[in-house]
Amino acid sequence: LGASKVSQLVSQDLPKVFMSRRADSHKGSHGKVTVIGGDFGMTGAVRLAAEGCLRAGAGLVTVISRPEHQALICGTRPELMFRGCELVDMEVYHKLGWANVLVIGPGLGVTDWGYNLLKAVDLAEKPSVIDADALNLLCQLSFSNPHWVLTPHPGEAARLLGVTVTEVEQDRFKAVQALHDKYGGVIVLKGAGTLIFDGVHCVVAPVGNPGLASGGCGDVLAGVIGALIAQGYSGMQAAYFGVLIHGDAADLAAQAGERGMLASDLMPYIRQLVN
Ligand code: NPW
Ligand code: AMP
Ligand code: MG
Repeated sequence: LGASKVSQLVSQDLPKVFMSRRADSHKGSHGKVTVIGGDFGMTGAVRLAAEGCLRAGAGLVTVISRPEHQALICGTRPELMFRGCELVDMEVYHKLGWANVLVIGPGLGVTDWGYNLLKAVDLAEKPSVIDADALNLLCQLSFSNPHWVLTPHPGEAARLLGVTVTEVEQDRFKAVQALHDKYGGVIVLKGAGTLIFDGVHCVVAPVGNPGLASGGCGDVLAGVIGALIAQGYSGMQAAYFGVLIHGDAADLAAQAGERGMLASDLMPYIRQLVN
């Protein structure tokens, strides 16, 4: 990583971070997030990201997904707002403009539907968390944006760099540097021993546990990072506090066992850790 400053994140860093909410605050004070994804067969991914976002303290969260998915997403989490999207029209642009922060990718798929939404996010020029299939689409495009936080797992990182997963895992520092060189912003290279890099500082986060190795856990992390940006943290701060909250929530959830732990099990602990 050349002259970059490398530091290690530890759980004790967390209690200093979260102040009490101001007594006169209101939902608008805590940020508005639009979470985009949930194509056919992957509705749960966007639902998990959006709930992670609410549980990490975002004031208002809207989901953009397929119109037919509204009941699935909001029926079990009525606090979520929803905008159905068949085609990217003015109403969709309005919901992107409304938000302080965008989170795109969980369950987005890699069809034209997802591609058009990612293009709209790029045009919106907002702080954004780019996860999952948005990364799989990004590797076919030339977008790069200093306001973005990219959250690839090693498989996504390999696609973004055009190398193998083995090459990513053999030298994760080299991979995170290469991702930053190519795409800019803040890079969160996930997996055991997550690395977070903004081009100057690299944070090593040996947090969490293999209970997180199950479908949906990364989707929750994307929502948590989005919520922290919405509440005023920089992309870099949101990335490392988000990874820490997610990892510590996983350790609390794993008290009941790593095997069989679900992404949804993180939610009450995320709430506990941001208070
Ligand atoms: P292998 O061969 O399995 O060992 P993909 P995805 C490789 C949504 N989801 N961690 C791995 O290698 C997501 O949001 C929906 C992870 C494989 O080749 C996305 O939109 C859910 N992977 C979409 O599904 C719950 C690693 O990467 C490839 C790795 C696809 O996302 C699940 C997997 O990546 C999911 O979140 C590592 N440490 N190392 C829902 N409930 O709706 C290597 N790999 O193909 O992008 O698949 O991550 O499941
Ligand atoms: P995803 O693959 O996108 O669902 O993301 C999985 C999430 O779980 C990421 O935040 C990973 O860093 C985390 N994770 C997966 N496996 C482990 C592990 N063995 N130890 C620690 N964290 C893990
Ligand atoms: Mg993922």
